[in-house]
Amino acid sequence: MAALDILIYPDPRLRRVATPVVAFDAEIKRIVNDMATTMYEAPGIGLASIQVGIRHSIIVIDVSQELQDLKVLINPEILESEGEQTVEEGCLSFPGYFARVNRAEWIRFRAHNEHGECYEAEADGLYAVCIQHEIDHLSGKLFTDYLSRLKRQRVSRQFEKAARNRQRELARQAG
Ligand code: K1U
Ligand code: ZN
Repeated sequence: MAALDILIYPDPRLRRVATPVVAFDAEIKRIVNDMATTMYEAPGIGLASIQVGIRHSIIVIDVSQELQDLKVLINPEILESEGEQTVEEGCLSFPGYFARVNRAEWIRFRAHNEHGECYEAEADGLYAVCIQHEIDHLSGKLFTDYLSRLKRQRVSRQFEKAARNRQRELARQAG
């Protein structure tokens, strides 16, 4: 199982829209395993395929204390939602940045597991927040899109500057 590189904002691939998985084959199982390894190693409580440059619609989540309750959501869709909650969110594509975002408190969703079996389930609290955050990634939406224009500009500029500095450092090292 290999850890994958996580795309960092402003990488334009974070704005891609995922395509549904149609064949639940060995490649999908390998991607799920690699994404789980990447999420646990980061560490994070969720990861969407778009964040590792993969177009298939796949999410992995583990919000348990023991980190032994991996959830796999392939082609996920939210069927119903209720209530509101505001939680401080992080994002592995915005390392070190956190912001409060309003989300539904409770959701019912449908997804497939890595074996291709379709299931429906409910989620609330942090699990519901994480599913909504990851489903957003699958349509190219980022948690900073919910912020005020001023906050969004600030965080965008901060990460754009960091990306330029990384590029400069790479160019310097290359001679
Ligand atoms: O999608 C991602 O970038 C992963 C993200 C998921 C998430 C976190 C919090 C609220 C909503 C969605 C993360 O996992 S950020 C890292 C993080 O939250 C964390 C890391 C280590 C221990 C506990 C939490
Ligand atoms: Zn994220």
